[in-house]
Amino acid sequence: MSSSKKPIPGAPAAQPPQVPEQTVPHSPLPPKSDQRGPEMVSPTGVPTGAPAGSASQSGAYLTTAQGLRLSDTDHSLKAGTRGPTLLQDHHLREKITHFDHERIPERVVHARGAGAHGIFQSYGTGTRITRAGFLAKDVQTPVFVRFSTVAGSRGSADTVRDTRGFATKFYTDEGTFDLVGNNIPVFFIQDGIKFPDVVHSVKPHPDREIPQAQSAHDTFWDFVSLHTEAQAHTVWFMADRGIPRSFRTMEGFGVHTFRLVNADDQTSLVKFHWKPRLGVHSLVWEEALMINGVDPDFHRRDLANAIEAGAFPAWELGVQVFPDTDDEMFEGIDLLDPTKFIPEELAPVQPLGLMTLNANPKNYFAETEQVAFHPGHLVPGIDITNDPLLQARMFSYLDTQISRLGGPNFAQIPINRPQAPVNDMLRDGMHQSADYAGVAPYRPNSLDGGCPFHAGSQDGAFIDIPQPVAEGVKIRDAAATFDDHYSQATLFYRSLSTVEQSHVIEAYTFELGKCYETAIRERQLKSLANIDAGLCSGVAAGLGLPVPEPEQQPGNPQPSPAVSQVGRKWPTDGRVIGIVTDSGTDADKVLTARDAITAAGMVPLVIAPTGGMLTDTDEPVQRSYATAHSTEFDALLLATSETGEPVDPRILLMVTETFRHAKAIGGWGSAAAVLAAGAIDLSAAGLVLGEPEDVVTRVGELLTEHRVWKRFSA
Ligand code: HDE
Repeated sequence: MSSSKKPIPGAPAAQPPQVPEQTVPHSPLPPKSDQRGPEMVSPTGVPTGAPAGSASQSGAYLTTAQGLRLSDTDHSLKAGTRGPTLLQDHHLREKITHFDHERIPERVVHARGAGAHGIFQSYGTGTRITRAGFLAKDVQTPVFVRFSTVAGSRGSADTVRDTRGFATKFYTDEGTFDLVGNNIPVFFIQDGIKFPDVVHSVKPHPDREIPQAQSAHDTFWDFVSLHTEAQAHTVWFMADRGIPRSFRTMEGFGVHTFRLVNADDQTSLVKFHWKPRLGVHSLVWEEALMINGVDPDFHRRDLANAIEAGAFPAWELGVQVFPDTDDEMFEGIDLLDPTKFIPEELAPVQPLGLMTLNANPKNYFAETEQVAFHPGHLVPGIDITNDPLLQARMFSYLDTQISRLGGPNFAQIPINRPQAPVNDMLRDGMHQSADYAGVAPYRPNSLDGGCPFHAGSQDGAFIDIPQPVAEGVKIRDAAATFDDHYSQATLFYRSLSTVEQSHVIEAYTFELGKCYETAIRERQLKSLANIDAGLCSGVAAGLGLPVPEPEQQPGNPQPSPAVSQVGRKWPTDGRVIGIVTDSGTDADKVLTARDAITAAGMVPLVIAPTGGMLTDTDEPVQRSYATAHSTEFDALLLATSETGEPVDPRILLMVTETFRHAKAIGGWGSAAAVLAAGAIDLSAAGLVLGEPEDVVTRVGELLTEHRVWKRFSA
């Protein structure tokens, strides 16, 4: 339909579009190589994900949901160009109605997340302790992982101080196994019945709905200081683990103790661990705050970019193994208490296999948002224990998916579809999309020939491990071994390096400083006194409050060096190095440095005064002074020239922040003068001046330790 639009007086003349719309019909674009769905990543050849023919985009023409081709989706059907819209416009109504219902309820916790596909390759070392087929030698299993924050809503920022979720779905041939863990090995509470309490306390205040995605407020500290079993978890996320540098540099923990059974029916108790190949690294608090403003999608972007660039993140799955004794204790620690961890020095983590994330989701909503994890998704060889937190989780996840995903058939959504054959006798319900044959979804039956049949253990059935049930009375109480709320908080704090301890003190000081009620701060200080005198007095000084006496003297536990993030060296793949240039920069040197960074498996970002090309070259720059921010880089190189002008304040800002955040700085040309202009002492640790190749090598070495730790104590 041609329109006879009248020009609006005073309006600027319409500009022709820069890129004309494609007019020749062609098929939808194929997925990019990094956008393969689960159906395409199965290395075992077993089909997964969406079956052929269910593609949501086929054909070149725009259609309605019923496949009717449309000639115009730009104008509603009206009685004349200036008349009212007609009720009969079925296309308008379908389009708007669908749009009105595009949102589903977000997860009540862990609403903000990022996902990726990958492969788990088993070493076969697990066969000693479990009959789980995916842990037999050289088995490859497709996986989908979702990382998340806990407290914030779906649109909240990534780098808030919080625990992170680390949930993995293994699409095994024996059914789907979900390991739904966190990046901290202990939890807030010992009994699932307290979960709504702790979550209500950390969520925004119900009257004004603030603050978003924060624990620094009265209700959270009110709860934690009263329900002191939460102290052990809280000290972990007040430490650097609460602000990870990247999902790729987080450890993961199954938290609970699980019971494994091997082919000879021997059982053992285990705790699951994910060890990142790149090491465990965090942001510093000021960086985290800045990133929340500059790039609230920092972690999500980092994960997707790394995978797209082929720097596939990898974690080794391992277990700590404990004998399955009647008391379910190990070295005096109750294995059923999820607020306790077992130091690795007492029970080393034994590797089981390697997970590599190698494909980004092709559609966030279909995959990352609709994926449904559940600790009750188990496989033969892996069973749960009586940990009262885990027991409650067995109920919660299925229950929440029913309202979140709109009914009981969410296992039919492609991302949730098992790879193993499914014959479940579950029928009908909202969003049923399976086309069931037969007439007898019940057992026993004769009408469908007795199918489906029971499997025995020789057919790979899941057999609940026969466990004696504790004798006793029905009671709402916890075991006496659950009474110790402080010894492991002390153990954790004392295992940290001095600089990490100072971060913990700063974190408590900030968080409690944001509380309005003095009584809450004082009560929490009492708990800190029970953990460590230095921690308590440091925080009290920051709050300007007296140091309370401990209610119980902190013990003297053996520290666990494994929990500290400082003191080891790690691969630097995917680390980002900014190179600051100016109009007089020696381009050859910049290109030499850039190539050396790339050759070392790191990512160079060339920063110039404006966008466009690097001076006197046809090499594009990646950032301008307006878009670059220090928080994007792990290290900075100064390739500036002697211009005779004062140093650009935007360069000074980048350099001083980089220095303050204890990151390596290298350079040549006018680098020394720029550092001096930023009042940086040239003898400070982690400054490298010299020729580009040598500078890149030495900065790369500094990066193996993540930060120039000495600078914090300078
Ligand atoms: Fe969860 N948790 N949780 N949780 N949890 C959920 O399930 C719950 C707990 C964890 O990326 C919910 O699908 C209860 C411990 C992760 O989709 C919900 C209790 C650990 C994720 C739920 C716990 C976790 C969830 C919200 C105490 C670490 C995100 C939406 C008994 C070991 C999974 C959903 C994803 C999500 C309940 C305790 C980890 C409401 C009742 C302990 C990583 O079902």
